[in-house]
Amino acid sequence: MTNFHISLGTEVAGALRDGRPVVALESTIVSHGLPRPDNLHVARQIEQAVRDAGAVPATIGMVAGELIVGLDDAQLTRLATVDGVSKLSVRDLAVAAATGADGATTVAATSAVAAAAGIGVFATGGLGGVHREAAQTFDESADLVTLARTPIAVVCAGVKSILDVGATVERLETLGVSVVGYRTRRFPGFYLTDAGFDLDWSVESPEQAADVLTARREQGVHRGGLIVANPLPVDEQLDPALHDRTLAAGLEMLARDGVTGKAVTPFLLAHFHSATEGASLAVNVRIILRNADLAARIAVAAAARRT
Ligand code: PSU
Ligand code: MN
Repeated sequence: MTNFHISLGTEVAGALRDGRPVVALESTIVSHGLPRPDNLHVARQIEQAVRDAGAVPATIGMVAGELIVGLDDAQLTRLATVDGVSKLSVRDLAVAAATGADGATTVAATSAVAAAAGIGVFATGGLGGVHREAAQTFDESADLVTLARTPIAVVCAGVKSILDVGATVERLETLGVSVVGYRTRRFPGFYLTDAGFDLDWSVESPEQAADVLTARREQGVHRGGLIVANPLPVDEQLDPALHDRTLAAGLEMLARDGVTGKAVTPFLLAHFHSATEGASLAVNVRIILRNADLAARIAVAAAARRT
């Protein structure tokens, strides 16, 4: 390989050049977060949801060391189906490129790469955060510290309920990451509509979220991330009792099997998908598709501001 610059997919390059709306998408949910074979189908559905709302999808990932913004279908298929795809956070990007790896980007890496490519809006399912037992393990996702310094709007359903949500909310405040609820003042808990924590702010429309982005740019004061927390409607969430049982069993398995570090999140998500016999998968897919739609509508509103 002769250079390591970010490669833009053709459609994404054209949209960015013309100032048309683009939404970044991560690939870790595809390779590590969702079970095969549904993962590839869902990855395509997410892109379609972005298109249906009028924006261009830019799924980000690494193929044989090439860092790509706007994977084509063959590249997406490869990351969804081959074994040995690495989970890449920001610190891994250059090492993985230099060693020619296949890799999927986390929220942290996707945010950083998207911002570097000039994309301002990103859709995902749930952020990483502070893990339970973090007081002993120090396991806190690099998603948080990266969002503290990356100018991007991330549409998500809060953080995964497998985490210590309260500690994560506190860390977001300390790190100076802006958080707004989308039509809610309660912080969502991914599978669950409400994680039990209040939010100071909400926005009521994609246009108002776009106004936040405009205000940040014009003020020039805050250069960190903006979380747009988009909860599932109550009647679409995972049954809370099933959720709590599944989580308790998953945490026990984690301790029994000695799973630590970056394997924790994929392990717990896989446990949820098998233990709930697909119910959590269906919820997970609904979350991502809703977030892709909202992110696209925010990107459309933001692009209209710039013209
Ligand atoms: N949320 C999901 N599925 C996922 C993830 C988040 O619903 O697969 C991934 C994201 O890529 C996120 C990562 O950035 O998990 C966090 O992992 P860790 O806790 O190791 O930082
Ligand atoms: Mn971790």
